[in-house]
Amino acid sequence: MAIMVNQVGYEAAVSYKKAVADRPGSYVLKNAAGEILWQGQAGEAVSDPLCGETLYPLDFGSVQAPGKYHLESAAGEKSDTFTIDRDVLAGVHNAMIKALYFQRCGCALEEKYAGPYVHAACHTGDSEVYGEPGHMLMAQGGWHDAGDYGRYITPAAVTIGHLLYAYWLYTMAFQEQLNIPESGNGLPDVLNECRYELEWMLKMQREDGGVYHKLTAWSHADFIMPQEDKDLFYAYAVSSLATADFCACMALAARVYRGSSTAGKEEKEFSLRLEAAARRAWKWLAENPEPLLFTNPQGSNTGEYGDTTDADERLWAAAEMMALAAWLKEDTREYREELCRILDTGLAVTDFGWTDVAGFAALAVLTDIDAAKAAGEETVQRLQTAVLEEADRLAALGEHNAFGMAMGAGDFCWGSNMVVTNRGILLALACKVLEIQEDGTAGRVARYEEVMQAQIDYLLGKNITGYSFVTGFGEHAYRHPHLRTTAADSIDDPMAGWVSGGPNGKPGDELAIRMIPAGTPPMKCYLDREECYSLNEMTIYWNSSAVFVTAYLRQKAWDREREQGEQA
Ligand code: 9MR
Ligand code: ZN
Repeated sequence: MAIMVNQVGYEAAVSYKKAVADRPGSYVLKNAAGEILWQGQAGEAVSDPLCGETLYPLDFGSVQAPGKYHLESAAGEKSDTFTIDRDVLAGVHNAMIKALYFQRCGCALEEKYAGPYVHAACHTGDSEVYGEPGHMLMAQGGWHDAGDYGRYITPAAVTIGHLLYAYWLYTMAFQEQLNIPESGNGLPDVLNECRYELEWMLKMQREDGGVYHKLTAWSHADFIMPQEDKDLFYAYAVSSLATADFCACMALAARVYRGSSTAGKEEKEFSLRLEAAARRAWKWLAENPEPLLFTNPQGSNTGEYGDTTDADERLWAAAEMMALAAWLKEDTREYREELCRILDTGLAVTDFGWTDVAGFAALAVLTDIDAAKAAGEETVQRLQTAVLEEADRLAALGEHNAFGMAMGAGDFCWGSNMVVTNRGILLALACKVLEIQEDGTAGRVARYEEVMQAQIDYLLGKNITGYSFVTGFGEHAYRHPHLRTTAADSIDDPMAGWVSGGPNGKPGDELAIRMIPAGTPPMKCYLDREECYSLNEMTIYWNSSAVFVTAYLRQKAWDREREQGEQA
């Protein structure tokens, strides 16, 4: 792929519109009728450390007219086609949320909502508490985590965290109905879909408040449809990781469902259940101050989601409990003390993945006035400084590669696409911090937003593989996710809207290890093969992280239009 573009498209009013080519020289931008709308020279050569190539940036930011376009070199090489339009991310944004519906477990997927991707109800049986034969748990429901049929608390909490914060901060980006069973019930569909997962999570809490780490079979199923998977599922040990993430997630959800402008009686009742569950989990955490981590029993190969510390999970729990208490005008001291105690250990507060959730604590404190008051001036300043410093570091990374993106060569791990989008979340939070600060920050916000855009451009095709990493979006979208339903149904195309894990500099599956020579530059370590679970699986949390960033960019475009309208 010689000319790499965001295959979905570019927001008309945003002047940051960039592509990358592998040759210097002059280029034109043509519409479908072959008319030239822009002509320009590629920029200076960049020796790119991420893909190991010498590349040339193209900047066609002056083009604002809506249309279908492609770029073309003087030698006649063409890029994939893309759109320039208002709200160009709407389709992919909504599809990435809707994709979660296809992961619903314990119910049938109906044609009305699922199109051809129907299946009968799956995993309807009770699960056994691991190590306690005969002790059964009724924990049906929730989303399959990824290409496998397991359901795990810590990634679930992170997914809900991404989505609820995105909804809370960028509500306008969540107005469209997604054609799910609850659509039209008066609640935004993102809240309807999240509720499906939250109801399952509630079932994973033990009476003493502790939360089972995960619900999976002993080993992953073959490539069969979920309703054919009759393996016994186990609820594995309670962990402090799961309990703290659960606590945070429930406290956050309690606030969002009750505080949403569309909340009715039913949401109020649901919110009270979430709140009670959060309090029980908090009590368990207080009574169990030592880390209770998780490792798979020997011989079991389902996901582990292990961790070496629970400090960041406990931090998030403290932050959300504090935010909830502040919102309810209750005493926040207990939570603040725990928050400060953990912050004093100096842990970073800038990530939003399942291993490190500390960034959510910063989100909780810095996006809510009551929570910020409860945290106190000093803590707020400390979090703001950490967020802005990280944003500057990320923006600086963008100066050192041809894609303008906040990635270094070492950042292409398993699920690198979430590193890409989680960095977008951090930049969005930094913009929020700057918004409430004094004047003179506009240039900095603009810079951060450019990097956020570069992250999304990469995801949608402006990368060395030439693939759009979201199924169904882009002329060359990847088509073979490691996803059991897709492998087992006899439908050619996968459902639209799944974010691939993406390039992985340290491939971890057999086929990838065999096919990718050692020393391959990290961005090139990718294959669109369903066997490659370390490169091309999908997960609920890779989607939700991307949704946060597209929500920001959509909302920001509208804000800008409104401001321009007011000025005119
Ligand atoms: O997303 C996880 C990735 O960060 C880890 O490196 C990898 C290996 O531990 O596991 C990934 O999580 C998988 C989980 O264990 C089971 N469901 C599928 C997940 C995506 O591959
Ligand atoms: Zn299922």
